[in-house]
Amino acid sequence: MVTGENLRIDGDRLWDSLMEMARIGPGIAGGNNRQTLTDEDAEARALFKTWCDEAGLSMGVDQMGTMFMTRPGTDPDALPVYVGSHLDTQPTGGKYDGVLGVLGALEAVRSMNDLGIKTKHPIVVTNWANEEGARFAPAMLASAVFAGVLTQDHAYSRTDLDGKTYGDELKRIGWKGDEEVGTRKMHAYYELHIEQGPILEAEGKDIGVVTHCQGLWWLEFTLTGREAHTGSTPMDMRVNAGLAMARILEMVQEVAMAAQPGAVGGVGQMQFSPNSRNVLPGKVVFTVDIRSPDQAKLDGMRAEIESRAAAICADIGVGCAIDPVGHFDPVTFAPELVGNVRKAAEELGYSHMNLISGAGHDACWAAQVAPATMVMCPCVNGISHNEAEEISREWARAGAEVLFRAVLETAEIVE
Ligand code: HGY
Ligand code: MN
Ligand code: MN
Repeated sequence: MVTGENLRIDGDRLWDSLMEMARIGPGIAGGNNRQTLTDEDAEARALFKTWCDEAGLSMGVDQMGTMFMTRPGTDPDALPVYVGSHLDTQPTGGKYDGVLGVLGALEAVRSMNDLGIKTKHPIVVTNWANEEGARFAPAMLASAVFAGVLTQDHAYSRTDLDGKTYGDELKRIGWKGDEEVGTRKMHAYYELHIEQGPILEAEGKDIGVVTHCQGLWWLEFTLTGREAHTGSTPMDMRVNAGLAMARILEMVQEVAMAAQPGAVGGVGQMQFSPNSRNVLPGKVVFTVDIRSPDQAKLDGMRAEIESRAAAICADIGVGCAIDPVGHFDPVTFAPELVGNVRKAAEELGYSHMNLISGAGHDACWAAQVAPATMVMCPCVNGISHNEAEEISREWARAGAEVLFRAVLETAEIVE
């Protein structure tokens, strides 16, 4: 393990960068609304590029809009160590989800520059496009194309609620790069991220040594009822897609609770059509999000939800179509890299514990094509995907410092 009292990062510089980035795409309650491929995303990308230019990094952008900022290594044949996360946010997102990982990676490079450190392997600081999947489903879209799991054509065709496509919006903001997606090869991948859950804070730990990430299904339901007057239509004449949706949501809760421990299920997005107060909906579209670290539980929940939803809809006479718009199996991260994270935390004297990530991350797709792992820091009350998301300066520093040491271990310092 690389050691040395001087191998520290500049926590104040990191915090200042986080606060400056947070000024782009402000939310209405102290967080951020910097959704992917919006003008605010473009502004954040430009600021990130300025900082990378100042750090002497050279930029590459692929055809999904992911940004790769390279610090050269001493061995031109050595594959790079990639370190990154995402700058896009939820509509009511926090200041740190994804951003800590991108700016923590930049801080690691800035610190290498300060210390005059040379590494055998190049370092590539990465800003993955559209990690959140809030505007264009699914989440982790660009990294999924990078890993060869989804096609670029499929990704380009994804539409937001206004019918705009990913491909058109990427061109509109001027961030469609020329690199073919996925041609880059990685020696390893590290990602620093806030936990987005309550465990580390509750256990009083500074660092999460992330061994796994739970798997996910996003099941998009389209229920077809019959539009009718909410006042003059007798109850026994209704083909009520809204009622079917309500029963399905209740059932999803029941299935997830029955699968405890280690399972979650819920719905975050729903559209009624025509969405008029006195018209029974002709169409209801919503996405069920189910997750578990246990493969059998994950797939069992999906099967049960789909079969029970079909029965609910048949009982009410509503049409039911289900499209699995997002999916990844539970991920096991690379034990050697996980070990580097644990050793770095020990060397630096930070309390730590093993952790399974509840949220999905680009590291999940990076792990399909290279050894990958994550470093996590706590967040206040476990809150995330909420403008109240908060971390301490100390947590940010600890996470970035462990990331710094672990990356150096893999990138190999050259004396
Ligand atoms: O959905 C997720 O887990 C991530 O926040 N995109
Ligand atoms: Mn994230
Ligand atoms: Mn997120």
